[in-house]
Amino acid sequence: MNDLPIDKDEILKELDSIQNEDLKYSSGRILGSMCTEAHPFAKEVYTKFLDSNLGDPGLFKGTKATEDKTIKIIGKLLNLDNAYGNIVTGGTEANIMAVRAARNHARKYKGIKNGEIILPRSAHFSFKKAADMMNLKIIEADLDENYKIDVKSVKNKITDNTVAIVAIAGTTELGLIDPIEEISQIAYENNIYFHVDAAFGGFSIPFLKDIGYDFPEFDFKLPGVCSITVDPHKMGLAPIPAGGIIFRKKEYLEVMAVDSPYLTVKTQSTIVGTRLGASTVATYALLKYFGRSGYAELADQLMQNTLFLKESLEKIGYDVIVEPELNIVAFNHPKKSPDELSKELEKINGWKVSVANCPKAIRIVLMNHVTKTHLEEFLNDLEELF
Ligand code: 0PR
Repeated sequence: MNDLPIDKDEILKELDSIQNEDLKYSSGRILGSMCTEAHPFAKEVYTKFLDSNLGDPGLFKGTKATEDKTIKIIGKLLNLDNAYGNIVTGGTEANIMAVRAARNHARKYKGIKNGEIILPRSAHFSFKKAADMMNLKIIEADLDENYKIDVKSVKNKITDNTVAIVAIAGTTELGLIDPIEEISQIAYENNIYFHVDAAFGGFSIPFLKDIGYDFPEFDFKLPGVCSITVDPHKMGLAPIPAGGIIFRKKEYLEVMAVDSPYLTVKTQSTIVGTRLGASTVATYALLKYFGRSGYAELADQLMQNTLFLKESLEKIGYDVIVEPELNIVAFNHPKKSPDELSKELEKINGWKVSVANCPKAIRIVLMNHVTKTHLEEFLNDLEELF
């Protein structure tokens, strides 16, 4: 650390050069990210609420009431009239909270000590962190030939120690929606906690349904669904870190509440203590600003870009792995490995694609910062590399 203060301008100059090393979403080169540039209005609101701390809600009553309102609005979007939950630190904290609620609920009401959690192989790695922290054994459910959770496999893997089943609406690698209705039925019949990870899909499926897209049921309309992760900082254009966790019942928050005696509110259920109010209020502002129709328009545009990319890839001769259900396209070169192609893409024009693991393929997430013009440039390069 320097002994004497340094002039602001000098520091800002250094920060500019630091920022120059970061990629910018606006370059269109970031093709494997579920995050995007936050909406300018969200940035404005975020700065306004930068000091608010939801960790001590009695001090920030307005911000806390706005978190509750935001949860109710998102809950309604997911067909739940009276939602409970929090805007948290990304999908990771949301998933950890869901797993913790399930584990504690099963411990309290069923006396399960050595719990198991049934997950598809396609589940995000945040569940590995959650299972590790909660001391739960992961039981991996098989995927079917379409890379979705195999319903029979889930059924077969239920034991007396199962504390939760997880399915995904918008898988990280392929953007696919698991057969959630069937799993919900199984969970309901067996009285097992069912969590849906819609971190990615939760902020687009309801809006796309509004304008006529056909999707299976995935939300609280299904009686077996106990909680849903839905991240405003992915498809919602909210600033990082805005993850969302919505619970059907208050008791799921209560079973994991710890005493926080010297705070203004006497219990806390989130993993994080001191936590931002800024991203929460920014989410609230965006929900109002866009409305259902605004978000529908956005999601529709991204689906059109997805279709354009998929069809153009096929025209060149690339193999598209699955029919996209949301705005992710995964594909392969008929001969080159995805790692090889990904390196060539980076070299030719700085493209940052990501490589999916199951199956091995180049994976493109069509977020708001990837325009049609970027896609045309990308396709030109892919044609050259074919
Ligand atoms: N659930 C699903 C289905 C996800 O895809 C992700 C993250 C999470 C939960 C966890 O969310 P947080 O990262 O908010 O905690 N999916 C992306 C991924 O791991 C996150 C990401 C975003 C990765 C931007 C890279 C990137 O540049 O691929």
